[in-house]
Amino acid sequence: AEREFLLKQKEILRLLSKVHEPNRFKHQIELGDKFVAGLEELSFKDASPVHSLMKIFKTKKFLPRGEIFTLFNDAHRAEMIVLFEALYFAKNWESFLATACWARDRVNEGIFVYALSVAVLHRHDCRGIILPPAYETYPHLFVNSRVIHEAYRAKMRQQDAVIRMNFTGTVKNPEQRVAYLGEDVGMNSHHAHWHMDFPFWWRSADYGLQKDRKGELFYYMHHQLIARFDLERLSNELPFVEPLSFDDVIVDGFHPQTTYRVGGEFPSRPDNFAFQDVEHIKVRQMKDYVRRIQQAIAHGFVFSKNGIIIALNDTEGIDMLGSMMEPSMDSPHVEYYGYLHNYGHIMLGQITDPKGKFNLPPGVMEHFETATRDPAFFRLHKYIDNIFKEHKDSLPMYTKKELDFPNVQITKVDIDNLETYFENFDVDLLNALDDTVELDDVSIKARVTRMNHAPFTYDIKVKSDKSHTAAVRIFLGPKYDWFGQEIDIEQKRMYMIELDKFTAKLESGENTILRKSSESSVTIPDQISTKKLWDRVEAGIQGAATVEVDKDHRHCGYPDRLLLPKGKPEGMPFTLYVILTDFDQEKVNDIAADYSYGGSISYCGAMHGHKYPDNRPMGFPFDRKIESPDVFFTPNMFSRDVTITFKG
Ligand code: CUO
Repeated sequence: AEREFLLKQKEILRLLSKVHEPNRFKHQIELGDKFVAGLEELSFKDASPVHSLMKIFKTKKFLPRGEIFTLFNDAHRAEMIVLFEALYFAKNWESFLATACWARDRVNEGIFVYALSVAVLHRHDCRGIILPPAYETYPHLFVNSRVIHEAYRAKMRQQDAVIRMNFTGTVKNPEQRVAYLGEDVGMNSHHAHWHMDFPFWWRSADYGLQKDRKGELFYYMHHQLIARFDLERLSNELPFVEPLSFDDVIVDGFHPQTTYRVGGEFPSRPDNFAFQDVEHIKVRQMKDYVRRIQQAIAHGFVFSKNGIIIALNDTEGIDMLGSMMEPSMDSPHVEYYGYLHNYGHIMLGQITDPKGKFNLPPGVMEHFETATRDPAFFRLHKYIDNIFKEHKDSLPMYTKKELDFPNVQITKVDIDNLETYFENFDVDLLNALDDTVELDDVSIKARVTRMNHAPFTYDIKVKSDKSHTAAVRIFLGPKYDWFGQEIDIEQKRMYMIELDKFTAKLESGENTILRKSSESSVTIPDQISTKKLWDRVEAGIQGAATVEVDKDHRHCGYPDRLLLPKGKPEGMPFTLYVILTDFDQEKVNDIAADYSYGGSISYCGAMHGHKYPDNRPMGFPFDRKIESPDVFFTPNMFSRDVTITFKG
């Protein structure tokens, strides 16, 4: 069984290697040809996408190879969905593989990589298959133009090279101080994978797979991205990020200095640029969406498409609001509440060529792989987050009963020194370069600077009356704001970052809970490089090594390295919060493994039809208003100051 799995893994690696070069592997070429000739022998749960696929392909309507694919473009997305469905509905591995082989050499590369990746992440027979890191599959979206140019030079000279990549811009641009976060290759991979696990175009009923609390995850994961960005800003003497507004100019421009493989440079935006109507999307229309959503929040209900009124002012309201604002296919009335978030991405992406006069390629905001590079990403999402906040603030505050865990008390929390530092990381550029000239591959890497932290452990002492299963939530919040003023809890809760969430067994009396930073439910470790993956698979197939297969492997998860904000060289104070609640009161099922399912549930939820393991709102207990700390803090909560020191 292991060998069979490794052979599958190998096929996927082949499919995704050098996608710009068609016809690389003989047996995959044969399979692709067979797909056309032998469609009757293959089997699909739903064959109609396959027929549409062939039809569009024969009429040459497909986005040509080499053209830039963006998921935000309706026509591109429609084609991608046809291919995705053909792959997803293939009844067995053979039919799936033949379809993929056919598409790899014929369909637009961007469409192919995206559709195949989402299919691999969702097919049962692909569970445990590891996709190569996105920054190695299509490095152009992750490294800048200068690196690409130098990489070509190195290849022409047939010399190995390690090319140092700097962050975009200069010190004259204060925003560059936090570029290490927005441009982090792991952070961008996380964001791209999150959107592959929770595609806004996902049709749950048709695909037979419901994504539990998808709208709420959309809210919460992005809320956390902004809070984390804000703590990095604070660590670098920058004020919290300001929400943007459709009426004001966007003060800070952005010059990505990144290039598409074909199709030119990513467009840049000068300082003080205003929102413009773009083709099909008017600024006025965006304001209408906002007004209607805010009205729904104020009224506490939404209008659905068929005229039914649905309550919004309860714990589940946030899930619906998320689906309305993104919007996903679950939006109750997409014509009325509109496309606020997705259109925001498009408007920012096309802001310098709104009428398409200059035929500029899509902006960084039009790909999930590149969006966070632009500081306007965080400004758009803060704007949206503030609307979510209006809803959360309209809900009743948590009662003592909801907050308390009777007869359970945290007596002490110890933690190791918290230290962060920068390190080098090499991105393999093998896939970035064209093979038009007959030259051998040489080893070419981009060396980026990335943040990391020393591993640490929490040591939590708890007194309990009897045995319990406790849900443990750990958050970190800022202590002082940009002006050096201590922040009160009602303000602070918006900047609280989740560090971990897990369950722990308590016995009567004194208990010690030890938890390592590496175990965090927020993060995943570094992705394994394509090369290592190849070597491992080959060794496994040849029987030279045993390869452990993790069927629950997740690609979605914040990079472990970025768990802590940077802090300051002289040490920067933060506040750590630990909250224990009774897991038996909040668990949704008895699948014990669910709480650690895939290891990164906090921002990425559970996968493959599993339920999110607890029924508390995400971000509990900081998601709702806090009137006064005296009422809020119960003995099952503990807060203490911690210091994060940046070691350079
Ligand atoms: Cu993730 Cu706007 O949703 O980028």
